[in-house]
Amino acid sequence: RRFSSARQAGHAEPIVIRGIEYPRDSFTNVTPKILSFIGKNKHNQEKHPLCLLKKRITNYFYTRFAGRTGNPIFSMYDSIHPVVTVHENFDSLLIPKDHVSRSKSDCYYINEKYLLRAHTTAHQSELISMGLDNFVVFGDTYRRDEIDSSHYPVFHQADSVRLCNQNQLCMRIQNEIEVFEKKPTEEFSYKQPEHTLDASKVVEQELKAFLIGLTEHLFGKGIQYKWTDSYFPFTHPSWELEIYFKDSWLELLGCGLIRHQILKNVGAGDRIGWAFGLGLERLAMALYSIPDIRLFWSEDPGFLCQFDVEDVNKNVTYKPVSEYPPCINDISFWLPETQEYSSNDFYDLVRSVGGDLIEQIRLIDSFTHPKKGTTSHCYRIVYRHLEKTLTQEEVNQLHKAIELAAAENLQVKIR
Ligand code: FA5
Ligand code: MG
Repeated sequence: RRFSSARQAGHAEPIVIRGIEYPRDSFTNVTPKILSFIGKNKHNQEKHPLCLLKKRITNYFYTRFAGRTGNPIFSMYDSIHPVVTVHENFDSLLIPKDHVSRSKSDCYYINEKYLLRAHTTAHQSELISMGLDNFVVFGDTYRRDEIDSSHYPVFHQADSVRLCNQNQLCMRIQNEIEVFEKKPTEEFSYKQPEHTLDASKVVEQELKAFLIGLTEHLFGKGIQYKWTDSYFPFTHPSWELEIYFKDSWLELLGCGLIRHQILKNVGAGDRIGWAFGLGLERLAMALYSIPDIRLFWSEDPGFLCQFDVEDVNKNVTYKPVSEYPPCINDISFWLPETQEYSSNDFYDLVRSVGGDLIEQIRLIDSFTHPKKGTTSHCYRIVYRHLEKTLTQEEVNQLHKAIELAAAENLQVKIR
C-alpha cells in the first residue's frame, strides 16, 4: 500500500546500489534481476573458468612486457565498480550523441546520468588521466542483448591500453622516427591525421604481434586467425581478430590505435598507443569447449569442479553435466589407527561402488581428537544420474553401500 501510493504520487523508490541512492527517471530501465548480478564478479571467483582465463591473460601481459628487473609493467584492475556515467561510457570515447549504442534499448540505464557499463572501455580515459601508460581492466559488462548460447545480458570483458611518447617509441624500435605530423594530414583509412605513417605502423605492428602472441598463448601455435578492418569511434585504424575454431570464424576482440583527441582530452596529448577489448566468455567457451554462455553463472558443483586446477595453463575440456539435479550426501569416519590410509583409496572405493553416479567427491573436513589423537575425515559426495533424477531413496542405498565397503576394506569407523 505504502509503495503504490508513493508511486502514484510520482515518488518512486530510488535505486540503491552499494548504499548509494540513484533517483529514477524516464531513462531508468535496470531490473532487479539485472541488479542482482552486480557483485557476483565471476572473473574474480577462484577456480571459475573466467578467473582462470583472466589469470592466463594477465600472466601473458606480465611476461611479455616486463620491466628492467623483470617486474610487470602493466597495472591490472579487476574490481572497478560497474556503475559508470554516460560521460565515461560514451562521451569520453567520442561516441556520437545519436549513436545507437547509447539507446535505452541497448543499455541498462540507472537514470539519465548513470548506467551499468556496456564495455570496460568506459574506464579508459580515467585511467589514462591518472597517468597510467600500460594497463588492463577486467570486469562485468551489461547490455540489453539477445539471449542465446553465445549472448547474455551480463558478460565479462577485458580492455587494455599501451601508450608511449616519442622517446619511448624510438627506444623501442632502436630508430629515430617522428610520432606526430608537423601539420595534421587528412584522415586516411590507414592512419589518423595527427600521426606519421611510420609511427602508426610501428604501433599497429606491436599491437597485432601482441594479440597474435596472446591468441597463441591461449590456443596453441597452430591456431588459424585473420584480421578484418573494423570501426570504433574511439580507435582508428581499427581491426577485429577472428580465429578459426570448430569449423567457423569466431570474433575474439576489437582493437586499434587510440584516437588522438581522447588522449589530448585527458592530458596525454604527447602520446600514441593502442587499445583492445575482448569478450571473456566467447574466449572461454572456445578454450574450454563450454557449449552455453549461461553455464558461467552455474553454481553447480558438476560444472565448477571441472575447473578446479592448480595450474591455470592446464588444458581443461568441459564435459557436459547432466541436467538432472545432483544429490549431495556427506560421509564421516574415523581413520584406521593401525593401518595406512590415504584419501585416494577412499576415492577409488567410492568410484568402484558408485560408478558413473558419482560426480564429485571432496574432503571437506579433517579433525584430530585432542586426547585420543585419532583423526576423522568428512567427505562430500555429489551423486548425479546422467539420464534421470535420482530419488533420495536410491542415493541413500548407494551411500549405505559405500559406508559398508569403506568400513570393510579400509578399516575406517563410520561416525
Ligand atoms: C567493444 O565493446 C569495444 N569496447 C572493444 C574495443 C575496445 C575496441 C578498445 C577497440 C578498443 P564489441 O561491442 O564488439 O566492442 O564487444 C567486444 C566483445 O564483447 C565481442 O567481441 C564479444 O566477444 C563480446 N560481447 C559483446 N556482446 C556480448 C554479449 N551480449 N554476450 C557475450 N559477449 C558479448
Ligand atoms: Mg564487435
